[in-house]
Amino acid sequence: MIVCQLAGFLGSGKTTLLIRLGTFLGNAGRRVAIIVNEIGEIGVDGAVIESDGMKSIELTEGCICCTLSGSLQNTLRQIAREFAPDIIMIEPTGLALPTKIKQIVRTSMIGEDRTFTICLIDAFRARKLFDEAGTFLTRQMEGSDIIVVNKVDLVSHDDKEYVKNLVRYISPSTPLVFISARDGQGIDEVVSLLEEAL
Ligand SMILES: Nc1nc2c(ncn2[C@@H]2O[C@H](COP(=O)(O)OP(=O)(O)O)[C@@H](O)[C@H]2O)c(=O)[nH]1
Ligand SMILES: [Mg+2]
Repeated sequence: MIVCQLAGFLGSGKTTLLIRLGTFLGNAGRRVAIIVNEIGEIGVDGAVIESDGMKSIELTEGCICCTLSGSLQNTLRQIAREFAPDIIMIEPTGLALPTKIKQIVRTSMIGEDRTFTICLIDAFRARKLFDEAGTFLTRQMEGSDIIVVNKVDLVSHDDKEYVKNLVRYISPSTPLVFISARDGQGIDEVVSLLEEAL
């Protein structure tokens, strides 16, 4: 079993990617559990059909990296015990730091410290986000195993190059993938990196 988290700002496309990855892995015969920490956002309910191999849980009463860290641990333990998934995917709020979630997973003692962190960056808003919250974004990227730049369907080639240079400057060696979670381009690359970790 592996625990995969999706870091990234509100609106960067975490839920959209989560549903795509979950469905893909589910169709490939993996048992997938999804934990979403939405606080007044659009959840996965209805979008993810619970089937034999897929389970989704929403934690909505606070942030899983602070007030709800105990609930996250209990949820992880319960899922591991009762559902025995191949992969647990976690979508924290946009302000969570990957290192904090990793620590919570590690101390939940589910016998599993293999985590995989995807950091999602919104290509469309990248310039603005780096200007306004560069330090925070840098910290989100630092704790990640892959950096995924989303919404490439909305940006020009020059914008893509801009984001690429910026990411490479901050994080020179982390694998970097460009995708559109909406139309599906690049998803196969994310899946193969994830499958390598499974
Ligand atoms: N054009 C485009 N829109 C996207 C893409 N991925 C997500 N979105 C849209 O961006 C918005 C926020 O996506 P969501 O998955 O809820 O982001 P979250 O807040 O990070 O979970 C929604 O309206 C999505 O439909 C993409 O690749 N391209
Ligand atoms: Mg979301």
